[in-house]
Amino acid sequence: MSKSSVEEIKDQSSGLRGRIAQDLSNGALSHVEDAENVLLKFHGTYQQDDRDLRAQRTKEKLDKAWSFMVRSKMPGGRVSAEQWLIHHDLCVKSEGSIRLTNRQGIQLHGVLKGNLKEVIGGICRSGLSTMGACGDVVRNTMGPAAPVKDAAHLDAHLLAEELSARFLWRSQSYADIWLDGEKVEPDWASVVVSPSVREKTIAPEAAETGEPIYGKHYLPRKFKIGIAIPPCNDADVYSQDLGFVPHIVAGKVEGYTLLVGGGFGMSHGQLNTRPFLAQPLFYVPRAHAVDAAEAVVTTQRDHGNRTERKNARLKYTVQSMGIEGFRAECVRRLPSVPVEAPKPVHFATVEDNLGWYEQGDGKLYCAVYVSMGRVTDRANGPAYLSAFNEIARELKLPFIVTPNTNLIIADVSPALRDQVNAILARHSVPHSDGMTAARRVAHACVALPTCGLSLSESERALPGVMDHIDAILRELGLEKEPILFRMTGCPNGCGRPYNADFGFVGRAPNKYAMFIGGSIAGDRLAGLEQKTITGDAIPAVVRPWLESFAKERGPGETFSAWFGRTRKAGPAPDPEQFHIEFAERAAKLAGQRVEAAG
Ligand code: SRM
Ligand code: SF4
Repeated sequence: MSKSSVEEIKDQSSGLRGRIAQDLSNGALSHVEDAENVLLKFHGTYQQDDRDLRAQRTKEKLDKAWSFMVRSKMPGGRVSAEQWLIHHDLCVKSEGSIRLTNRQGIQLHGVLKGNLKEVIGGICRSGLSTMGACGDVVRNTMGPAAPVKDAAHLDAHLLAEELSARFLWRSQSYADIWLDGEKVEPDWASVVVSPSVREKTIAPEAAETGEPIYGKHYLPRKFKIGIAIPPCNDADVYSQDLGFVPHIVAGKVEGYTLLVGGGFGMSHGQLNTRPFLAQPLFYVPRAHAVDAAEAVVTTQRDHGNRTERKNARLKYTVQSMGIEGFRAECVRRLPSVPVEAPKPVHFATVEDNLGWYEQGDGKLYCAVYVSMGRVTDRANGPAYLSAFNEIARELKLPFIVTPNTNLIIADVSPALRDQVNAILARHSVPHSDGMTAARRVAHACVALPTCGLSLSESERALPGVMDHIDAILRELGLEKEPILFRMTGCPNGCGRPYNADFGFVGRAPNKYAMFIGGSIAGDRLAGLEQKTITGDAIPAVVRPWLESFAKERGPGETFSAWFGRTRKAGPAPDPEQFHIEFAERAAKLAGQRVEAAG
């Protein structure tokens, strides 16, 4: 079978360079060519058009309203006050909002082609980067959001930084295109690879390309890494290509258990695609954690599917090699690493602790609820954008983006607590105490109007749906129950719906498939319960489930535990019918996009 067209584009790209620079300087074009669109993803930006305007513009025979989404990446979601202010200024010049992502990144939408260089250059000069925020490489590394100063949290953050640095791509094209050649070097000191490992993992074309891990063709597909510290699975490690869970003895991290092969994307009408939870691989002492990740990543580089992108994620490589075969290959690449059987892993929740907490170093942090991660100033609502801008500008406090798309204000000295509260109150940023526990943890992906793949509303729909569900929860006395509701605008699974208690997956305007039976700990896949419900019908369909839970639950039992004890989840989310129903819509989208590079 021949390689996919994206493989060809990478092959011919001269280190992801292509004709990006020429396309950017062509003032006559408001968008870029297909091949450059694929390459731009590696540089952290996606070409999009305003879907709200598409039909009208087509009718008027106008070109699409093109713009770009720019994604910044920062391991574990850490952003300094200065970096936040730079994003604030850049967002004001584009679409006017900052979207916190559920991989702890930041997205700016509506950036015009002519402003891309200023935006990406500005982000880089702030010390963050867009390099590898998208594309067939290791993406933003997720880590525990809470800035708690115990050994486990400090080490998880260090590991996130180390992994991030190890897996940056190295081609000079990024610096040449965005920074006029001025290279921004990561700190390599902490990421030295042991020679015995490098001998087994080095890419075939390393010398030719200067890319020791990725070689000329990079990875077959996107690759995601996350670290979570039990009992909090905020980084949702079972949904990651590669998850890390620390083994803590007497307050010290001795090593990590690795989980591999998670991933949620399904493709319309493709029966051989489906979500998977990650499974345990092995345990390695801390000193070898990053080398072990390199063994996993390079095994995927060499064994992943490069002909069919729909089956190119690590989850399919693990399935085709079998977990034993995959493990054996990783171990072969780690000749001097003492690998052991995985340690037991137990999580209780994916939730953020919202509100004020002590960090353990005399300072405090405040985790602020941000509805759907959209930082904007709403008319007659919270002015998140102004509030966070003022906190960064006046108090110079750093932020942390959480995997639930909330924002933590970190390193607050007790003397500043009242000032932070006053700024939040002045800008009507809601106090999360009065919210239902379900609202605090609900999330929807971006979808319309920017996402080119969405089939239905998601970010703009879920808050309204949750208003009705909140009312039912209060009526049944369930307002303190952490029941996980997640929504997406298509089956790609960005909002991680397939391991939620309730997942709503868009299939057409105002139509969703409903999944039930995941878990608040993120460790169980939901099953397809109903192929189609309309958005307006969601509260009525959910009600009987909540009523049964309220009636049948044991003392202190969560919805997830009750479901596991009393119900059997419907079929795993890959039944033939489900896919066939999606195919019709997918056919309409066909031809509008070059093969996705993700
Ligand atoms: Fe995603 C593609 C948004 C997390 C699975 N995702 C997209 C694109 C870029 C659409 C596109 O390709 O044109 C979306 C841009 C929308 C927009 O207008 O902003 C998009 N994904 C998002 C974000 C912003 C959703 C959010 O609510 O925060 C998240 C950005 C994270 C980041 O900072 O990097 C985001 N995407 C996820 C997750 C969850 C996660 O990573 O923890 C998943 C499921 C896990 C997984 O990867 O399996 C996810 N996104 C996908 C897929 C399906 C991948 C697959 O294996 O099939 C696509 C489509 C693709 O890659 O072809 C996709
Ligand atoms: Fe877009 Fe689908 Fe991802 Fe939602 S799940 S952001 S609709 S690709």
